[in-house]
Amino acid sequence: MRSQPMTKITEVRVTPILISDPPLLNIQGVHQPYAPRLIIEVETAAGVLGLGETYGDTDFLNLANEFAPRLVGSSLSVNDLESTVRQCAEQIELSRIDTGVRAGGLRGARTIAKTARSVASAFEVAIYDALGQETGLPVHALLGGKVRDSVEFSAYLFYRWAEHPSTGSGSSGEGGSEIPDEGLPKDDWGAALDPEGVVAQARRMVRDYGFGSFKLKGGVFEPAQEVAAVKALAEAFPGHPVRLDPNGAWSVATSLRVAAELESIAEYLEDPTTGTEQMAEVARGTSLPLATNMCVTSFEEIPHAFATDAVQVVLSDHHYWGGLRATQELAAICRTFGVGLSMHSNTHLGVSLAAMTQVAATIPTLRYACDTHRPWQTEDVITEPHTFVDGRLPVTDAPGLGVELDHDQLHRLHQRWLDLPIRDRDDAAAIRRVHPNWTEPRW
Ligand code: GKR
Ligand code: MG
Repeated sequence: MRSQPMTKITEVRVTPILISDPPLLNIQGVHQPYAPRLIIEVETAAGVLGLGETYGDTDFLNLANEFAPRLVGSSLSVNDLESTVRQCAEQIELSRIDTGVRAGGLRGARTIAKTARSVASAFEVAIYDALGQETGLPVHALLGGKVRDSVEFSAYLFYRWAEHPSTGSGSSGEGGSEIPDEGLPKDDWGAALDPEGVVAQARRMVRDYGFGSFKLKGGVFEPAQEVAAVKALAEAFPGHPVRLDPNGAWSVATSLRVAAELESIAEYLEDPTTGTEQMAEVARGTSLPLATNMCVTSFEEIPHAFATDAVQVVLSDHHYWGGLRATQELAAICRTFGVGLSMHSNTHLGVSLAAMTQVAATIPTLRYACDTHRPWQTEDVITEPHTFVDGRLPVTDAPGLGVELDHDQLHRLHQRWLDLPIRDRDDAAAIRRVHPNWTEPRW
């Protein structure tokens, strides 16, 4: 038997950055002007640099800093990559006293285990990137090979404000400290606060990126208004799939009312309600498929959700599920049970997008366009940010992820992290600067 190519890790760097983000609205409030993200660099004895990216909030940063030194000095092949990364994640997770579950959140119940997996995923991706560069193979080849040459993405539409609010003295970061108003990121998308605004945003997404399907982030306005926006999209773009994702904002009764209105219009409803039991109840009362990135976010949550037929599409996030191999495992389980698979996203840059594209290329049953926040980000840490053509990204055959680090940009965005007080995503705090009595809506 031929031995697998090995790589020896000589150095690992974890760099927290802040990336500018528009004022996008969702059930938890509004995006802050800057979103934390982590960039992982893995250097090998052969002199290559592998890249990974993941969530950058404090919990993730702390675990990543713990994780990084454990990998230095390891010699790895593709075969032992997953177990090494998994072991590190488990060791870190077990060493934590806080194993409690924090309920809610846009990505379902949060546990240390899930956070550790999200961190491990960035190291896994970085090592795949390095191994690919050393062997001259693209990551998709290391994962077993691509089954498509391009991956389709959908336009991710948001209700949004035109600008981040100014208080005269600046926007708040953590602990009430200020971000100077002149430092707030701006763009020219304008506000989108009604069906017309949503359709205008969609038109620009189609013009600039060629997207052929739409996802509207809901949970912001009365369901009737969000239903009207979906209907307006369907009318403006006949034949183009549309989905609505209120992040669990609705009761079972409301979900069923919305489902009845959108049954012949929407492609699917994403997390209309919260929790597997309630999703199952909704699923029993509609023919519209239900998708989730909230009630099935780990392998442990699969058996109950599938047994109760609570979801018809699982939206993976390779970070949250623990990496690229884990995403393939998830895909195999979904295929076995006849459940669809696609991907959702959070605020991210090109390293994550490259990883999403590489793994998506290997999944035979990926039949729904993945969503991406990328059009909302005006900066990147790679030298050649991705270009969508007809809403798709080509699957590169270049070695590794096929992206190169822009060291100056990484330095600049890290300097911003050092300079500004934002350390965690806190959409509620951001919206309360404008609406001090705001509470998370439920319908
Ligand atoms: O960026 O506001 C947002 C999204 O709501 C995001 O955080 C969600 O995790 O896109 C995600 C989703 O599909 O629920
Ligand atoms: Mg979602």
